[in-house]
Amino acid sequence: MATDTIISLKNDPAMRRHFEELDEHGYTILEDVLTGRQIDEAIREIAVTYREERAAEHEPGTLRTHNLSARAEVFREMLQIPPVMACLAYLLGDDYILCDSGARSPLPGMKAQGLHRDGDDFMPNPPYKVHAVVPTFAQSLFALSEFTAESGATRFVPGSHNKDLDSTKIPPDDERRFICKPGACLVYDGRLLHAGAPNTTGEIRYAVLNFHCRARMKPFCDHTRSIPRDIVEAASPTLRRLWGFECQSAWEESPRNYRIIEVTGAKPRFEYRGLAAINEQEDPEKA
Ligand SMILES: O=C(O)CCC(=O)C(=O)O
Repeated sequence: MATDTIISLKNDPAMRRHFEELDEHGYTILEDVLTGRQIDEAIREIAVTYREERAAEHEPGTLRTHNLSARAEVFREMLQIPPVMACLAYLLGDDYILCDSGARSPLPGMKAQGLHRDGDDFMPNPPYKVHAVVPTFAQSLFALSEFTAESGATRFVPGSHNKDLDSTKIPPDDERRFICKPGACLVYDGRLLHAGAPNTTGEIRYAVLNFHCRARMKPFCDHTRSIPRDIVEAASPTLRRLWGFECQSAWEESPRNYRIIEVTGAKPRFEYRGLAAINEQEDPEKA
């Protein structure tokens, strides 16, 4: 996805409402961001992963798969949907990266999760430069099934993203639900209090949770080692950035020999060789 598209969306008046909602309420909803083909493919591919070993081990009562973007192309498409990316860039900066791409399905009979925040300790908004500092994590949660009060539509507390609240003392009336059709996306500030809800239907609820963070944070999944190299090389520059190849921690293999995982566009987050590396890029003959 061209950075230009994201920049133009950031200035698009139609997106302003979403950015204002993210600031004021800590979440926004984008309807119809997935096509019918993407919904069907994503459900089919997730169902395949749920037959792998240990799919129920992370959270009893649910099936979960992580590292989805190493699996099928449809999951890589879901990371590059321009309006969703514009919301995430608004929250986390243009260089944000993927923390973890997962599927979560509460099985029939699954109970409610407790209200919680994602990814980091709570930090209120600072008095200035809010978007340079917080949030550190943000979620884009895609509904693949119909999200209803019965099927386990996500619960959340509007405005809780910048308030130091006791998650065990939230009056039920302060909660809202992500009731939506398949294909909608709930983007939220990681500080927003939210939770999975009970599934009282006889059906599995399908959703993809694409969790992101600022480039300076440590992602849950080290995508630089989790995505097969042929997929990395066939991917767009945006995906390689999202997977963290442009903000790698270098290792010193031998004295003054600093290494990173070499793929197209790879960059270290700190250039130990300083000017020598810049000169070498400008004029490889000098190397
Ligand atoms: O699946 C959902 O509706 C939300 C799940 C969630 O918040 C979590 O697993 O942290």
